[in-house]
Amino acid sequence: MQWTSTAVLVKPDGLQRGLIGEIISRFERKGLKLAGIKMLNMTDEMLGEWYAEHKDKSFFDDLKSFMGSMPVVAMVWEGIEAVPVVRKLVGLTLGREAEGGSIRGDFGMSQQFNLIHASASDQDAEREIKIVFDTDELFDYEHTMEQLIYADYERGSK
Ligand code: 3AN
Repeated sequence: MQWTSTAVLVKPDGLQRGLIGEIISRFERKGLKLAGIKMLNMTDEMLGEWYAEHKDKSFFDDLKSFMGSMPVVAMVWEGIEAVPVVRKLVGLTLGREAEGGSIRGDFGMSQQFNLIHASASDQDAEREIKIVFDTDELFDYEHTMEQLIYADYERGSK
């Protein structure tokens, strides 16, 4: 059981669909801890780095121009095994196949317009957080609900 951080982006379609509050609320209610949040326009350079694994894919240029076309809302969420927990709440890439109850399953139909990005691994999370956040934009504070969200033996791993 490891305490980890994960990066989330509400994409331009999530912003236009008015889902920012809904998405934040789902992570809050789950018991995750918000460590950072900001709205920004991602530059082509940032997006090239962010989506480096897709650079040879046919949709790479479309994806970058879509993601750069409007502001996104970036967040860092923390918790025990936060990366897989958030991926599960987000759901499968293709909205039409994503499980009901997940964000994409409840709100999306598309593959490209899938509302939200969430880090796929701890390594990706570390890299992605650095692309968007400066260290002074990330906050370490006492999350008083933690004693109710995790048992002592689980929090011991923090
Ligand atoms: P996920 O966001 O679930 O980790 P990835 O890493 O496979 O999915 O894809 C990154 C992003 O690229 C997706 N969120 C989606 O917006 C876009 N994407 C993936 N596959 C396609 C595709 N075939 N056509 C257009 N866009 C795609």
